[in-house]
Amino acid sequence: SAASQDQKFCLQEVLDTFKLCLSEKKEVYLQHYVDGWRGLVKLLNSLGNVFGFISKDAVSKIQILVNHLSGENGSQYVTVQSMVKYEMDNGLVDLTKRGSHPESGCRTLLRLHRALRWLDLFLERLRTSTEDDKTSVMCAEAYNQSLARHHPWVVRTAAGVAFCVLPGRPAFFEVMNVGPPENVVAILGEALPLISEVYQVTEELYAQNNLLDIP
Ligand code: 1Q0
Repeated sequence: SAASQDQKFCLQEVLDTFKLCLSEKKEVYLQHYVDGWRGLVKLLNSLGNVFGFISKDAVSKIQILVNHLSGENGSQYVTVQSMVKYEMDNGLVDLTKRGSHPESGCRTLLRLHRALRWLDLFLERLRTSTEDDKTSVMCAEAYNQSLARHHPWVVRTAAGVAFCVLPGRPAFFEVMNVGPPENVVAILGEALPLISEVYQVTEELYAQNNLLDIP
């Protein structure tokens, strides 16, 4: 049906969305960023219920950003650059300890931004992997090099358990829904530089504004 088709994950579609993220002036469009994450969450959901705790958190963060975008100050949230400026100029970010702005756009996006680094590392491993490589190992290595340092022990443990039940490489490629493994590899090769660039631009912006440690 049209509805179930709509729910179906397509790698190409998600990566196209990330392509749209960067403006000519290298600003990051929040709407496309959020749409990219929505597509990823679809994939995660199609992998099984064990990933529910991860997808729930991602969905709630996506929703916070959507609420900012559609709120009365939505025009300030068109790009990540304008969001940072607006929230910083107006004292809307808790910079050193949690306070009255637990749902600031800056804080919320930082969580997804850190996860984007994991995605970048994981997909690069996937792209260069061979048939015998294990997705669970690639995923865990990417996680340990990125997100893990931001997560408490309980979360790291739960994540470790979830990685173990990831489908194998063939099934994983199948889920991506773009044909044979060669296609997956080609699409990843095309898209990864763009995802990396979105990550780098955001990282620099956050670094310049001392926002990389928002609690
Ligand atoms: C494929 C397996 C997916 C593995 C995802 C790795 C991330 C594990 C993270 C587990 C933590 C989730 C539980 C909540 C954590 C929060 O405490 C934490 C911090 O937020 P806060 O408010 O408590 O300070 N939240 C986060 O760190 C955000 C985590 C978001 C993770 C979103 C992952 C979306 C995954 C997409 C699957 C993509 C599959 C790859 C193939 C795609 C091909 C284009």
